[in-house]
Amino acid sequence: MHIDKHQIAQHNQRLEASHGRRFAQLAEDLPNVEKIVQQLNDFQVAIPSWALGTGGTRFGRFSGGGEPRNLEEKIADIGILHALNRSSGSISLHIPWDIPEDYAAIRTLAAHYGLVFDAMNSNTFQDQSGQPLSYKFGSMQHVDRAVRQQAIDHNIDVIKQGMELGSKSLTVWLADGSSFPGQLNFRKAFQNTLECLREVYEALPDDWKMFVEYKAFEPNFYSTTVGDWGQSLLYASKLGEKAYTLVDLGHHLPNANIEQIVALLLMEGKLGGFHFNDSKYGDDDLTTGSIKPYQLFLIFNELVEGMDSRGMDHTKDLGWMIDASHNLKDPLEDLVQSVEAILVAYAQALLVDREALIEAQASNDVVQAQEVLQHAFRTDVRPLVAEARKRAGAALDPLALFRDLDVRGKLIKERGTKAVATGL
Ligand code: RM4
Ligand code: MN
Ligand code: MN
Repeated sequence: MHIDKHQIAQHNQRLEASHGRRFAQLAEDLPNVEKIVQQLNDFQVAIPSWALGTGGTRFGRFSGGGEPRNLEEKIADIGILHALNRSSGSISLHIPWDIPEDYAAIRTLAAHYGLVFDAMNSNTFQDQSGQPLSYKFGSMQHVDRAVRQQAIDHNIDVIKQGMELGSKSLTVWLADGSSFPGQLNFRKAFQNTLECLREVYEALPDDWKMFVEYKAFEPNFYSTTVGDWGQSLLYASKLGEKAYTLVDLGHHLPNANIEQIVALLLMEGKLGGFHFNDSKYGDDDLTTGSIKPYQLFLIFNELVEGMDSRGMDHTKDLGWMIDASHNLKDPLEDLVQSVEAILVAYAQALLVDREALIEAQASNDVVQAQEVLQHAFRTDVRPLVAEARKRAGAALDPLALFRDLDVRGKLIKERGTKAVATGL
């Protein structure tokens, strides 16, 4: 299955008149419209290799068919997505779910679709067949040095694989923690973990970053050894300048003020990357922006403000990735929606009248501060995002084109109804 330029051009032609009208109307009120469209055009979100299959819960998994059966097919799927939106130009691999057999061939294949390799992800939260020691009671926190060494070796191996692919970062997410009081000595668990992370950090090439991802709970339910942004920041600060905190939107306790977390991490120069998704309870794997689009906007508002205040490049200085794999939607449609929601929130954040907001804050004008933010949030910026896509050679309405071309039907024909992707 391949989407060619001709199909995109035909689709865009059909929608051009109505799009042109809506874009022109919006552009009239925006003096910096060209800059915003360019910023949207430049923004790329990485796609995780585990999001191309239908996710499951511990109660079951309902595959929709036509799922990618190997890494090559996962890359092809992201190629489809990128052809539709030109905003999904990189892939993030989880090892050992997706170990390339031939690095050069995989690199060439990715390049064929205009894709590069984003952060590498290690996995010490599952036991693999043939693995000598078990992670049942943790990996880097483990009481047994041999288990810890196995986790270190795995992470170093993942770095080496990433170097073959041109990746520049390692994301470490640990499931380590405890489910019962008394099970762990918290201080020893922290120190063991830090010691292991240090050894992995030592193996990091100079131009790489290490992202320490935190998560409040699951699979452990009493304590998590990297449980919140404070703990992650502690590890990252002790490790050194190549180590950063990674924020996954689904990894907080309900009502956490994620935008404030983001602002402070940015202030400290320690925000490294982002995993987008949405949730009601926790790590729910829901489509980004499906439940709390206002929160997503508020987060982007802090991201833009914080990055600008440090002179950071929005596209390159933070790692942007989607991390969700739900069990109901077509995974590609889900990703189209997620990327769109991210770009919409980013565009809205770019629209915020910074001067007016600063003025409102300085005079304690709480009402006006809300007005400024909500004016941007309530602006329908979809024509800006669509215009950016059009200029990049992508589809004005990626979801409509995906359906019109019956992409999933064709993938099912190619791969069968029983094809199931590796991953969660
Ligand atoms: C975790 C975490 C990690 C991801 C795994 C699959 O909850 O979000 O980033 O690699 O799930
Ligand atoms: Mn994550
Ligand atoms: Mn997660």
